[in-house]
Amino acid sequence: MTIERSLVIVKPDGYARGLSGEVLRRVEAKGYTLVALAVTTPTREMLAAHYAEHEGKPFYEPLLEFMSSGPVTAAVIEGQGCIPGFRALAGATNPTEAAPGSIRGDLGRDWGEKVQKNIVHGSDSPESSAREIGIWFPNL
Ligand code: DAT
Ligand code: MG
Repeated sequence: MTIERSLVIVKPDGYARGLSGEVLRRVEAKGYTLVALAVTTPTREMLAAHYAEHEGKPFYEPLLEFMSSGPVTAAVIEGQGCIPGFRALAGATNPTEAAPGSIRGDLGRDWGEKVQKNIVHGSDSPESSAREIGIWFPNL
C-alpha cells in the first residue's frame, strides 16, 4: 500500500462532547501522522461541496444543518493505507451497528434524530480524499 492522506472531521456532536482529543489520540495511537489540524465552523458552501454525492437524499438537508451547527475539528492524517484504516477505526455509519472497539461503536449511539450524529467523518477513497482536502485545507 502507498502512503495516503485522509480528511478526518470530528463533527459538531463529537466536538461539543469533548471527543476531539480522544479521536486524535486513536489516530496517533494507530500510527498515523497529523499533517494539518484546525477548529472551524464550516459554511454551507463548504458542506455542499463536501457532501455533493448526497444531494437529494432525505438526510441531506438535516446533514448540512447539523454539520454547520457549530465548530468541528478537521484534520489531515497521513500513513500507509490510512484511508481504509481510518474508516475501520471509525466503524459503521450507524453507531448502533458500529462494532465495539471502533470510535462510533465505543462513543456513539442513536439519538433519535433525522441525521446520524456519528462523531466522525473519514474520506472513503483517494479521489474523495483529494477533493475533500482541497475544500478544507486549500493551502495544503
Ligand atoms: P459515512 O460518514 O460513513 O461515509 P455516508 O457518506 O454514507 O456515511 O453519509 C454521510 C453522513 O450522512 C453520515 O456520516 C451520517 C449521515 N447519514 C448517512 N446515511 C444516513 C441515513 N440513512 N439516515 C440519517 N443520516 C444518514
Ligand atoms: Mg461518506
